Amino acid sequence: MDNNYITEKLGIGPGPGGRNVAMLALPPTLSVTREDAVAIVRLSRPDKRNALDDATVLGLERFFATLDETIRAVVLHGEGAHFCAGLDLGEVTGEADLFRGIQHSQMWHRAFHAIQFGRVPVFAVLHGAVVGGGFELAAACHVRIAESSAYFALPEGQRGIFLGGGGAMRLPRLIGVPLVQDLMLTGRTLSAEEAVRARAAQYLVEPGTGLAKALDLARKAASNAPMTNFAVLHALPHIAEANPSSGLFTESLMAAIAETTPEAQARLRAFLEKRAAKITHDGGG
Ligand code: 1HE
Repeated sequence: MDNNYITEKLGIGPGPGGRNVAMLALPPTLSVTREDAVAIVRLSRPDKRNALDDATVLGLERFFATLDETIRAVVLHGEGAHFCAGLDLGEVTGEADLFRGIQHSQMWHRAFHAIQFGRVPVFAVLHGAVVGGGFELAAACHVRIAESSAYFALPEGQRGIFLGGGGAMRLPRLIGVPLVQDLMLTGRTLSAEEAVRARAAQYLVEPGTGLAKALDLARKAASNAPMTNFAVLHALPHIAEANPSSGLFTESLMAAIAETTPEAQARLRAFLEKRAAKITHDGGG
């Protein structure tokens, strides 16, 4: 296991079992360990159901914006019985201040942008409550693995507030405007199964198995050519939102950039010379 990332970048030492567990540069509500090229970020505020206070949101931004180049995928999960209870409601109580409210939401935008449009794919493990800002956080990740205990909700209406972490932009793209409206108007929950059917998550797994599943998937992603992962994270969303002719042209440019990299050439030769693994089908899921 390579511990250089956290010790050099963030100035901390290894924790129990050779894993890095403390983060001097991050708040105590976030902890990070590393499994080879995969960093595992844990929301570590179980007494408050991993509600996101400002320090945690800023910590997420800092972590994803300063990711060491030897990290090639991230797994995000929550400590305790829930993934995340959303915005720490204490952060928006007190003296009403319109300008501060805008800046607060924009702080969330920066943090979640750093996740969605960072350098590496992010795999979220969802269990228990995935609500409000927790659902918004999950939506900023690239692959969502729901344990069957997970439930999804947007209780902003009950609290008298609105989405503020990019959910109004990301969630309709994920599950459609009508379902977002339904969830926000009624305050109802979606079960993990319903969430997978609604495309809020891509995988449904047994309780307690989400982290292992996410690690397995993250390791696969980490072994891809970095240029392909870059294209998947940055070019694909642009192409999907572009008008068809601009999208197709951008795709051609990205395809040519990717296939002319030395790494692509080496990987293509390896397959043709029967040195690379074939596709295997293990039943999926
Ligand atoms: C919190 C929060 C929070 C828990 N902010 N403190 N999010 C919500 O509206 C969800 C609110 N939370 C809940 O409905 C429940 O806490 C749960 C269903 C998630 C979990 O229930 P439970 O019984 O396991 O825990 P609990 O007893 O309700 O909470 C434990 C403690 O966490 C308690 O504090 P304590 O000091 O009494 O121990 C709770 O007050 C605290 N806690 N959730 C602050 N969210 C960018 S805009 C995003 C907009 C939103 O995210 S809106 C959705 C907000």
